[in-house]
Amino acid sequence: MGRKEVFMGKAKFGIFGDGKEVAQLAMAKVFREGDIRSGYYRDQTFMFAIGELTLQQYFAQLYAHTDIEADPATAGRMMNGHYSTRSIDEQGKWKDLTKIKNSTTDISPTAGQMPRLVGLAYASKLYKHNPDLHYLTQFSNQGNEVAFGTIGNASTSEGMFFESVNAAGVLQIPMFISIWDDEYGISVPAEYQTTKGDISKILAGFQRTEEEAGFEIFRVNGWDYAGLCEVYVQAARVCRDEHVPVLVHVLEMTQPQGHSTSGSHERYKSKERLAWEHEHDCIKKMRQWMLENGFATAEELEAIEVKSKETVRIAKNTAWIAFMESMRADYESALHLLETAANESALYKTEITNIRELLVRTINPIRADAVVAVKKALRILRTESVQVKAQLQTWVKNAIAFNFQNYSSHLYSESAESALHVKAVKAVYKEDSPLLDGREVLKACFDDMLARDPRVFAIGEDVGKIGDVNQAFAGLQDKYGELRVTDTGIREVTIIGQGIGAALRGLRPIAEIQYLDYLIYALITLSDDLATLQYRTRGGQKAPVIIRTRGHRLEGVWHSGSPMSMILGSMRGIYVLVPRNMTQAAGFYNTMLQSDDAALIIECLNGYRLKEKLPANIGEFCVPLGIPEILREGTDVTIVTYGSMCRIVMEAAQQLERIGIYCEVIDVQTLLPFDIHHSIVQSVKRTSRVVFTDEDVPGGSTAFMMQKVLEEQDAYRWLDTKPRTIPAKEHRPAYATDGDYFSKPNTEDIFDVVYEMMHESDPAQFPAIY
Ligand SMILES: Cc1ncc(C[n+]2csc(CCOP(=O)(O)OP(=O)(O)O)c2C)c(N)n1
Repeated sequence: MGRKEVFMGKAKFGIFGDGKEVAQLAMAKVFREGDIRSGYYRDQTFMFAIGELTLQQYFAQLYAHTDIEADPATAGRMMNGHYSTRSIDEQGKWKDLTKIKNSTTDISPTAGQMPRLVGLAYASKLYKHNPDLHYLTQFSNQGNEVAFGTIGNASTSEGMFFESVNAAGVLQIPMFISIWDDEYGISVPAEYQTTKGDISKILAGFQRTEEEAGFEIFRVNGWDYAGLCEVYVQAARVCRDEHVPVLVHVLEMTQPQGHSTSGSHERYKSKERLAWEHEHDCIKKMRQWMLENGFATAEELEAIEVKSKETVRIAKNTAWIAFMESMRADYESALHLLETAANESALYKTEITNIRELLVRTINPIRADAVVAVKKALRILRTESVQVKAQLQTWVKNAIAFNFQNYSSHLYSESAESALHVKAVKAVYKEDSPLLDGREVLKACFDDMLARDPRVFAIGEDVGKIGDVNQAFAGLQDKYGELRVTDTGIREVTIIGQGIGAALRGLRPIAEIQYLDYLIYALITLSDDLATLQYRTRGGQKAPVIIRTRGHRLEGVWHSGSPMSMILGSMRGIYVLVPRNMTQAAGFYNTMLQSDDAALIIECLNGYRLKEKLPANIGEFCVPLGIPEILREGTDVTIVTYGSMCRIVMEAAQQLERIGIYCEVIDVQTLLPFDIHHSIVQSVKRTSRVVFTDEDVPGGSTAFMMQKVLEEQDAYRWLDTKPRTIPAKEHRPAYATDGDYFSKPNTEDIFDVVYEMMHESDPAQFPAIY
C-alpha cells in the first residue's frame, strides 16, 4: 500500500521492510523498556511490535506530515522508514528513558547507525560499573540495558561497521547487532560486498572463547520463526546478563518489493533468485509453520489477513486526510484572498483569477503551491493599490514564519538549557593567582568538572594513562579512575559515536580527537548524525557531546591544519568554539557543561606551554557563546580573527602602532554562533576598514566571517576601502618554522595588508614600502 501511495504521487519516496518481518518480531520479544535501538530503514515491523509506531504514524511519515503528533519520529523531516522515539519533551527535558522502549533516530547513510550504537552500549557499561551514576534512575537501571543495532548485509562493507565491531569487542559492552542478510545491496550481490560473501563467517575471529573476550556470534535463517525466537532469547541473555557484545547474522532474508520505489529488482535478480525469494518469503514460511503445527487454521489466518489489510487501509486513509487537513487552512485562506484580489483588481482580474484557478486545479496541493500563488499575485499587484494587498503580504509573512518552524527549527537546542542561555561569569584573579602552563589551567578545569559532575567522562587516544598528548588530563585517571578518564583505540569515528551514544543516554562525554587534522575521519558521524540530531527529530532527541580537539599552528601537513570551512560547511547543528588560549577554552568547557547543546572546542596546538594565570574560580567562570572580544582598541583598521592568529595579529598591531596605524583587534571566539549581537559592525563604523584573517584556505572561513559582517551586519555601508581577507595558502602547511611562516599568515603579512589599506587612503603619510 505504501508503494502505491508513492506511485500515485501522494508521497515522494518509499522504502519498506518487507522480507525482514519475522526476525524483527523475535528481536522485539527480547527488547525491554530502557533498551535502545540504533537501526535502519527496514525496521518497521520491529517498531510496530514494540508499540512505538502506529500504522497511522507510519503513513504520516510517508506523506511528510510536519506535526510532531502525526510523525513523532521526524515531524515530516526525513523520508519514510526513519524511526525514532522522543526522549525529550517539548521543553527539552529528558523523559524517563527506563520506562520507554527507545529508538535513536535513523539516518540514511549506510552503517551510519553503528558508531552511535557503540556509545549507547558503552553507557550501560558506565552505568553498571560506576556507582556514582546510580542516582540517574531515569536513564538506567544500573546498566541493565542492551543497545540493539540493525544493519543490512551490504552495509557491513563500510569501514564504520568494522570499526564499531572492533570497538565493541575491545570495550566489552552490551551491544546486540542484528544483520539482515538478503544477499544484496540494492543491485550488488554479496560476492561484491563481502569476502567469502558471508559476513559472520569472516567475523569468526571475533568469536569469544573460554580464554579470550570477544563477541558471541549466532547464525539463523530469517524465515525460521521458532529458530529466530530461540536464538534471540539466548543472544539477549548473553548480552544482557554477561554484558558482552553479540552478533546475530540473519540469513536467507528476502526483499520482495525490491530496494525502494526508485526501481524494480527484476532488473538485477535472476529468475531463479526471484523464485527462491518467493518461496522463502518469511511471512509465507511462518504461515506454513503455523499451519503445520496447528497453531491456526487456514481460515483463521485468512481472516487475520483480511482484517489486517482493512486496518492498514483505514490507517492510511486517516493519515492522508490528517495530512491534507494540516495544510487546508493555509490553502483555503490563500484561495479566499486571491478571490478577493481578483475582485478588487481593476487591472489584473484575469491574471489573478488564472493564478487562483491553477491553485484550485492543483492535485494534492502542498504548502509551497499556495505560497507560490500568493507571491505571484503580489508581484502582479505591485503597481496597483488594492485593499487586500496588505492581507496578502501578511499571509506571506505568516506562511514563511510558520514554515520556518516546520522545516528549519531545532538546528540547535531550543530548550532553557541552550548554550546561548548560559550567562557569562568572569574569571576572577587574586593577587597570588599562579602563572601556569596553559595545559595546567585546562587540567584544573577538567579536574573540577570531573569532581563536580559524575556524568562527565573523557575518552580519546592517549587521554587515559598519560592524560592526553599535551597532558591536560595528566594524573586525572589516577584520581578519578579508568571509567572517567579513558584511553581508546585509534578510531576517530567511533570515539565520536561513543560520545553521541552516551550523551543520548544522559551522560556528559568529552570525546577527544587528538588533532584537528584527524577530525576528518570523524566528520561523517559528526555531520550526518550529531549535527542533524535535534533538527531531524524536531527537538525530540539531544546528545550534548563536547568534542575536544587541538589545531591550527604547530608543525607540518597533518599537525597544523585549520580546515575551518570544512567544519563550518558540514557541521551546522554543532557549535564551533575557537578559544585563543587555554583560559578561554576552560571557560567554554564550563559553559558547555551547563548546556544541552553539542560543541566542538578547538584548542590552540601551540598554546599548551604558554603561561597563563589560573583563575580562582576555574570551575565556575563561563565564556558566553557568540560574543567577540576586543583585544585591542584602534581607530584605523578592524582586524577580525580567532584562535592562534590572535597572537600574531596582536604582534602586527603593535608594530603598526609604532608607525602611527591603530588597529582594533577582535577575537570572534566562536564561529558558530557568530557575533550574535552584531558588535563587529560597530567597530567597522569607527574604522571604515576591515580585515579578516585566519589559517584556513582562501575563500574559507575568512569568507564566512566576511559574509557575516559585511552582509548580515551591513558593514559594507561603512567601508572606505575594499575589505581584505588574509588566509593561509591553498595547500596544507609545510613542516618546520619556515614552512609555517610561508604557509600561514604571519605578522608581516598582516602588517603589509593593513599598511596597503592605509597607503590607499593617504599615500603621502604612508608611502609604498616595497
Ligand atoms: C553511505 C551511503 N552510500 C550509499 C547509499 C545508498 N544506499 C542506500 S541503501 C543501499 C544498500 C544497502 O544494502 P543493505 O545494507 O544490504 O541493506 P538492505 O537495503 O538490503 O536492507 C545503498 C547503497 C547510502 N544510503 N549511504
